[in-house]
Amino acid sequence: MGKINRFPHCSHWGAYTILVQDGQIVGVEPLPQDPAPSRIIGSVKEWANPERRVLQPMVRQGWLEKRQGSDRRGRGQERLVPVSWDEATTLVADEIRRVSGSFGNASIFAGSYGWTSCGRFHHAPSLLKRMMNLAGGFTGHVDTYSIAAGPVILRHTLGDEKACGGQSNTLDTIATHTDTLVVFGALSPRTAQNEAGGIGVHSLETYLRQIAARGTKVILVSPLRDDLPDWLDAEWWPIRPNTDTALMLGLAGEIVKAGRQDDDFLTRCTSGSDMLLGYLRGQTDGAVKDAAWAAAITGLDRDRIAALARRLVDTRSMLTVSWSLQRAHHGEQPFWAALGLAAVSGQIGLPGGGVGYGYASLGGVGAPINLGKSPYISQLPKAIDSFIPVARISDMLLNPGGTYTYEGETRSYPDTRLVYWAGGNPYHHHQDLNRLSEAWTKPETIIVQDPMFTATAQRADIILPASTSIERNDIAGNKRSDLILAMHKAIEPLGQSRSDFDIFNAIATKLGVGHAFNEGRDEMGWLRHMYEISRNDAQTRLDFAMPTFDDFWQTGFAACPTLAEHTYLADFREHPQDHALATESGKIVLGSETLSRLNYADCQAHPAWIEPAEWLGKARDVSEMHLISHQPEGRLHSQLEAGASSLAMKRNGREQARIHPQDAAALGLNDGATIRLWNDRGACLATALVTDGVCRGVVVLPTGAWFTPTGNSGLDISGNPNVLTLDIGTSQFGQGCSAHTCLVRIEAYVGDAGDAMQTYQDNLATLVAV
Ligand SMILES: Nc1nc2c(c(=O)[nH]1)N[C@H]1C(S)=C(S)[C@@H](COP(=O)(O)OP(=O)(O)OC[C@H]3O[C@@H](n4cnc5c(=O)[nH]c(N)nc54)[C@H](O)[C@@H]3O)O[C@H]1N2
Ligand SMILES: Nc1nc2c(c(=O)[nH]1)N[C@H]1C(S)=C(S)[C@@H](COP(=O)(O)OP(=O)(O)OC[C@H]3O[C@@H](n4cnc5c(=O)[nH]c(N)nc54)[C@H](O)[C@@H]3O)O[C@H]1N2
Ligand SMILES: [Mo]
Repeated sequence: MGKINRFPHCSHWGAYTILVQDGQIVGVEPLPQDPAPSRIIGSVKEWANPERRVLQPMVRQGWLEKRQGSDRRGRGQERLVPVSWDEATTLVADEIRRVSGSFGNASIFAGSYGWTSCGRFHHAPSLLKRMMNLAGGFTGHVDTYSIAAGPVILRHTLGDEKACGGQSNTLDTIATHTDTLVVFGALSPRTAQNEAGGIGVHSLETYLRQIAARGTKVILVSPLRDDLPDWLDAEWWPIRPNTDTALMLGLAGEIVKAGRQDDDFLTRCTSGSDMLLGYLRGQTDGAVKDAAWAAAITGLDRDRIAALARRLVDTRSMLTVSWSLQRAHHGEQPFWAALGLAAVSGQIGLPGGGVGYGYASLGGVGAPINLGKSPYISQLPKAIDSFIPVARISDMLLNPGGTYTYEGETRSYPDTRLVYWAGGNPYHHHQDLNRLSEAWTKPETIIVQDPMFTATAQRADIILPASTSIERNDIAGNKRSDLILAMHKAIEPLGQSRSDFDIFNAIATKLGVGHAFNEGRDEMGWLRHMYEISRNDAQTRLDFAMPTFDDFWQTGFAACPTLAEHTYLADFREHPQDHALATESGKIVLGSETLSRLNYADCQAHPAWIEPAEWLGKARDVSEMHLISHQPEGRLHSQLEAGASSLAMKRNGREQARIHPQDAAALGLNDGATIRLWNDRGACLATALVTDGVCRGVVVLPTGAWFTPTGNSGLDISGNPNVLTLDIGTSQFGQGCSAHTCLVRIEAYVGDAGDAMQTYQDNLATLVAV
């Protein structure tokens, strides 16, 4: 037995040391200073399991024979033929040239949304865009699946999206000053495990303990009780999904009815408040927005709503709104209504008061703010300006030339011929996967670059095997992280897989732009270069000394300059004229001239309750339930689906769907039973988890199971909720994804569906059989 070597490394779920002996991973140790390491680090060794990896470049047989003339319904069905790297990269370069020459670069979709690895250098989507900008450009995307409707409405009403990106009040101020904390959605260690680009210290629970110790009154407004740790002793308000806007407006209306609104704040710091107040008083639609009105829509208790309205003005109150609330039809509204409520309460800009978005949605939101510049690889200037709102991918593929609106502009979809996806898994992340499958037959060529044989990779024409982060050197860091972290190569690349940089560098070279792409640097040269930019910036701009690259690389981490004790909009509240916001009025917009002109029914001139396309208020009978497909506890999205921490969350080899005991009884379902969830869009199986911690009428099924459609009906047997979800934009204004707006039916499943993982593996085996 050889010596055990130790390699510092990092993933989106935190930093750790990988222990390697004789080329095998024999252990993983968390970063010592991390008080709450994620259990997902224990799954990392699954990356070294060749079973689910793409081990060599491959091309779909029909495409190899007929190229753009192939039968595109063969994707995911036809045999995949192994080819050499030289052949694969030549095919890719030729295809980019062909499409760009014949149709123009807007016909190449390289928006390639996805979380990929946390390494900032081998960051596949960035490298793809860098290469494509040198090759004449591409159609990209704006916003993210995480947040789209939210930032769009906040840019318009607060002037930027800082309040939703981790720059509202820091949690330390909430722990010190807040008397009443209303949590819309979650403050959950489940989601705070992760941070885009890595995280050093998981601090959420530290702050929540301080909030508990202070005796702050905490109210959890959510369909799921464990969206907040139970030791916080919160009051749980099991709200009907997608009705938070009504609760927020009812609270605000109750305050206005009692004449308790902060008129001074509204006058000095907001514009258009008369539009909002008129709506709350019922002047526009005859319905007074108050506790009774909100109770009827939300299913919550009217007296409690009225009492909370008083507390919001009588005590220092803070509203936190999870990102999940805006991943729903009309997702702009809860973000805007919360802003309206905080403004009416007069709490914005006071320590521990006001509103903030996305706390705990990612682990760095609410932590001290990183003032430094985190390392990144430049995507280079955009060669052409062509984009879609990220979640409109199926719409784009299905409607070339079709028009849509975004942020008040009318635009049209490009005619997509080539799709290149690197570092994302649309067969995980997109809504209505059966509709995506239809859209997926439209482009002439689809290239996927991923280490894993994902459902997306299986449905590609050309598959390029990337190595995972533990097979190469990289650097992690994030605008919300306290540390920059070293990611040392721990094991050799599996099979013929190559680093993302090497793959793109080879293609860029064949496209004749190799030097501009690599700038003459190799992997370590780039890491040093990227780190030095961050270090120099910290030194010159902030007088903050960071270690040399060599010291950093050896220690494994370097601290970033951070700002604690931050109160959002404190200066603005004091002197609004001197700190004008970048909005139409320079103030917080509660009634919008722009939206008034646009006259959209689905995003009006003031925050408003607008019924979503699907919600419990529209259920045809009691067996129609609202599906919440939240983030999975044991993995990041679809990544490491077969890792130990992911498997630990499954039962009978399937994802677990939570339902209330009374709903289970009404449907004749026992805990542990296999159930079928279905609607007009699709169907999947799951294992029932019967619990009174979920709101009646709601079923909660995590995302991320590897799509395994079977039989003629395409029943997904793994428990992937995106076969059920609704693929519509949040509104004409924001065009975000509406994942959390979805009605389903449930029944006991009789019959033998087979083992999901085994079936996935068997399907894969038929594709790669020689
Ligand atoms: N129903 C529903 N759907 C949702 C959501 C929801 O709440 N409900 N949430 C949405 C949200 S917020 C998000 S962010 C998306 C997430 O959607 P994605 O970001 O697409 O999900 P991941 O599974 O993280 O996909 C990352 C892919 O990158 C690959 N990868 C990992 N490392 C590397 C690498 O080094 N190189 C390359 N080339 N590839 C690599 C992984 O194998 C994986 O296939 O899902 C969205 N979908
Ligand atoms: N372990 C793990 N952590 C993750 C991720 C992961 O895949 N795994 N993904 C990361 C990513 S990319 C993102 S963007 C964030 C997302 O962070 P969030 O959006 O905060 O996460 P979700 O789990 O989708 O939703 C949080 C909770 O919101 C509640 N909720 C849903 N709809 C409603 C509603 O209409 N009203 C109310 N009041 N509550 C509602 C649900 O009960 C759900 O549990 O998570 C990140 N963290
Ligand atoms: Mo996300």
